[in-house]
Amino acid sequence: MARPNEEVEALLQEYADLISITGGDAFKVRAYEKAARAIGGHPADISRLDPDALRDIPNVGRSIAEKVAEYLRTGTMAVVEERRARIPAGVRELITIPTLGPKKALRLYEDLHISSVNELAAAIDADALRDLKGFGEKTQENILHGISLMQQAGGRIPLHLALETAEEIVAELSAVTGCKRCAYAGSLRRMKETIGDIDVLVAAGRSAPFMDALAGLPSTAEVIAHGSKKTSVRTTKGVQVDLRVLPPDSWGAGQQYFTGSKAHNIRTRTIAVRQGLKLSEYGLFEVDSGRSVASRSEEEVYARLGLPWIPPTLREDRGEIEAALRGELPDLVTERTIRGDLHTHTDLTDGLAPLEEMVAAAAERGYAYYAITDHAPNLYMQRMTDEKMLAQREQVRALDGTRRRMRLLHGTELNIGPEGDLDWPDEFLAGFDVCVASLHSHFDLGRKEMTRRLIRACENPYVNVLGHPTTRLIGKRSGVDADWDEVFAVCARTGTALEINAQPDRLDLCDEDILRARELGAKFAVNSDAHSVLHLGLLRYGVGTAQRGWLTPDDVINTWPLRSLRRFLRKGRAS
Ligand code: DGT
Ligand code: CA
Ligand code: CA
Ligand code: ZN
Repeated sequence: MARPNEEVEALLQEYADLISITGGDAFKVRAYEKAARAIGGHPADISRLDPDALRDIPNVGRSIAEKVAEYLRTGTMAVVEERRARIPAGVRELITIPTLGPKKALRLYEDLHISSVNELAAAIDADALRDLKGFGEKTQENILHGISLMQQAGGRIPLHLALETAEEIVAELSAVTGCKRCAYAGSLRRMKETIGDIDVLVAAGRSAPFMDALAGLPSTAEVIAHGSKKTSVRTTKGVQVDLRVLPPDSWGAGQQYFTGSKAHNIRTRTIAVRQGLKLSEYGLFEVDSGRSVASRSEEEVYARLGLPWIPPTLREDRGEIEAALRGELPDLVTERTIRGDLHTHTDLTDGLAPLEEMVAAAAERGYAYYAITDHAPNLYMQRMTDEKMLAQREQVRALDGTRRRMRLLHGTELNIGPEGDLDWPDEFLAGFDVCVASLHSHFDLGRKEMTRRLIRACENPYVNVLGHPTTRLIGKRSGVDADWDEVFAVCARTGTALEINAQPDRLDLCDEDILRARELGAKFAVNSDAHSVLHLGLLRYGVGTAQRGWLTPDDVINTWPLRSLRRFLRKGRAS
């Protein structure tokens, strides 16, 4: 299951929330939040650490280390259980609404006896919050918006959580005797940003051992359906997993069918029908004779339909069939073609690891270059100063080329002000090798103002990358409102790359925006926005999203050799 680090992170975060609801002191809340983040981002598996080693993790003091040790030993944390018992379940449900904090949730419960999301929505509809202090019209609007985001997410789970679960299940089932092939399919293989359920396929002569194995996994909480062709379970984390066992000869056809998407399959089936063939999860058959003409591999199935193999990330019926027929499928960007990361943080601002550790980990990934882009001063809580930034630059220069010859770029993540203004004057910006510029405030400007603001930032000759352009948080916050076509066109014209931020809760730009921006001629940067060593590996989700936007290495500046990249980064600058 998830790493113990993440389990403990979630538990400490919950404890912080519980302290906050029950009126505990804010200092303590922050201490637990910081510790949660530090443990979640700690590179070593904490279950292998003794209490002394736990205390070496930044922000983890003696008392927290003891609670973590207790959890690792017993599977529970007594203080969390105690606090949980003091809070009604309904209030805990309310807290899951984006934008509704623990304090407000408790007020709703105590003053109005509201204890579920539906009751809250109904209360707002009936204007029952009218007299409650702190619940003005704007707040109510935000709550309703948060509820609608939750409903849109509709129980779908984030890509990275689904992928972790699927990889563990695939590893388990692959080890079962008689397993010829095992892989996940469905929206997960297509790298959709959220996943309804996980589809796992096995090729084997006998299905029962696999169905039993899945039902018996410690991570399985409930068996929803148990059959000889399909078994569905719900995991302890609430994720549904569908397992299908196919005859080994049908492996390719099964993969093709269960990878989807439905819309893509409708197209392939129509092509089959036109050729007097029938396509199912068992194979491609001649209608007249019933003879199987292709089934073993996906390549074979597509080839018999007159198509090249189509990468799963393109299978959404968004033009891939036509492109395949013309022989014009894009040569997609892959993780292997990425030469460096252009948006990363260190503990100089809100990252967890010091510069040296981030650089060493990046070099381990085989990068040719790597940019450090800590936050600029207008994000006040980060307390950045000119001196700190310049001192970091010296360190970066000293480390440049020392780890597997990886080249370092010194950059920053600027804050785009309400008017499109930036943190530093041009003279100071000129000292950076690369500048990412992002929106971190004033998300609710009107469309016109927001568009103007973004365009002004892009027209600055020192802004190379527009970071997480829309600022959406999947299932939590919609992106800002702007005339994106206009922004994308300005990016294309000015040589400002659009970021594909790989953080799984962002994936910003999203696939559809990427398709549009690419059409308008923009370039892209796929970045991890890493705040810890582990985050560097999140890049795969950004690459998957880039693929869903049909991007090739030509479109993505951080696949380019350093010399070409530097030319791009010079932008319209003087000299
Ligand atoms: P999800 O789970 O909502 O994220 O999306 P998918 O695409 O994984 O959908 P799912 O799990 O319902 O089914 C997996 C794949 O199986 C789907 O992408 C295509 C295939 N499939 C399922 N039902 C049908 C169907 O009725 N017709 C066709 N052509 N394909 C289907
Ligand atoms: Ca699925
Ligand atoms: Ca399914
Ligand atoms: Zn960042």
